[in-house]
Amino acid sequence: MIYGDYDVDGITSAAMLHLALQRIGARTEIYLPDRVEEGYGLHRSALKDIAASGVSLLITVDCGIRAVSEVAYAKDLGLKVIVTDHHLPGDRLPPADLILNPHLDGNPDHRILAGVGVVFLIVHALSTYFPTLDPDEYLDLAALGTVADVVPLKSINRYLVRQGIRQLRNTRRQGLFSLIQVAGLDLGRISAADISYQLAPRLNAAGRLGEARTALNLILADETKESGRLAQFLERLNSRRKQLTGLVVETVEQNTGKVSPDTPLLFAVDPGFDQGVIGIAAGKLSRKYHRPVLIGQKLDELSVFSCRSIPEFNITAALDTCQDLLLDYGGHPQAAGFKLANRNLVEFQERISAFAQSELDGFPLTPRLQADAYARLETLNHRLLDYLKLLEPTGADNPRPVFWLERVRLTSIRRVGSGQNHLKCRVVQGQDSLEGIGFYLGKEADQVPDQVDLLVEFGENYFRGKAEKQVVILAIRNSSSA
Ligand SMILES: [Mn+2]
Repeated sequence: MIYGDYDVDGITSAAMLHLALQRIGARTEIYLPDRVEEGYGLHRSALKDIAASGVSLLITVDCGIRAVSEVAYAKDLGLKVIVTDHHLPGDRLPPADLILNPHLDGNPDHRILAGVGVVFLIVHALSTYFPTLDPDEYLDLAALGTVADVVPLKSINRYLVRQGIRQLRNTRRQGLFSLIQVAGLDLGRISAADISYQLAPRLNAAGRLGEARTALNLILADETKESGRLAQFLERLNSRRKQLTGLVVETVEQNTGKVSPDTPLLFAVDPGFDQGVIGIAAGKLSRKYHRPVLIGQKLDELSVFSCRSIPEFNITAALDTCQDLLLDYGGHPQAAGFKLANRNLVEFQERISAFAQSELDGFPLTPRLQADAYARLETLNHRLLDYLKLLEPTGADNPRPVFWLERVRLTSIRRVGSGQNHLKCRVVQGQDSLEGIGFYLGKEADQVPDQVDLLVEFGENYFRGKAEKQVVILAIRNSSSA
């Protein structure tokens, strides 16, 4: 039994190990915990069912390194246990028969691996004993899980993603082919950004809405009709996920009114908020308003929260100061989750807000973007494009370069996209001009000053098979205000 997780890393890890072990003649099954019913990691009731079904060996992927008592329980049930994980071990290790975790041993460069990267190295090692096993066949899954888990795209991860994307562009996995088609992406040009913004959200939508198995089945599907059906179903789940996220974001914005500079922390809790999406909503609001955001779903007795923060504010340290009120909490400086009895909601909000007020005193709570280089429009040419391609795959820890354009004019300004959310225009400087698109900048279309400074990314847009140079506008400001 392969025990995975409901996110893309956990799902691709499980799929990869399952396919590789089957290739060498093992009989395997996959267990994915339910996000809402069970939550992340190993659970006793699941382990009990697994043992009762006659399984002899349990292999965890993307989880288990901190499940000390659960692994002990699995051992008591008579299971052999192999823990494979990329998460940081705690003070005590689980009493497994074998543990494979890059934090414990081996090459320190491997500590940045995602769960699926750890599985890839295991498959790679197995292939030396089983020549029918070709690890390269699984690179596409490694790329998906690695990008989706937002681990640094450096050293070994850069290799896995670069090679994996090449593999994905020629995928022979029917399910991934259908997913890419339904998402309207160009298979031959899939990029790491497409994984982050298009494929991973769709696969993750399944787990968020209690259907993680659908994403797994899609990856494993080898029949056209079935994979088409699953891809369509996933598309609907993703629309639902977007709708639920939008609802949370709008409600929070309405309730907090216009977010004023002296509200250092956004806090909202509601029975109507869906646990599966409160984390994404908190992330969106935190980026938009540049402040810590805590959003919760209120259940009968308790509320379940997800929070996202900014570099200036360690949210887990903030939760430490309210430890006496929390039932369960954990996370990183920038993202955390916790549970709290409803009778303590008011006191908690007062205390954490007061803490944020004093900690963030003096910090400007406005979103900031940083340019990597100053550029003139004429230098954004094909030669530069070729250099930029060498930096791919870009993403976590290897972001796309941001260019600062000074004193340009925007012409042919119009709003495009569903809901007229985006801004399309021509960017003009002297004799030179380029197409420009500003995602979610539609609202600025009516009030663009004559001369503006822009922060942009530079790339190509493919439309009906033709490539055109374009800048993606990240921010606009009046040149005279600079
Ligand atoms: Mn992971």
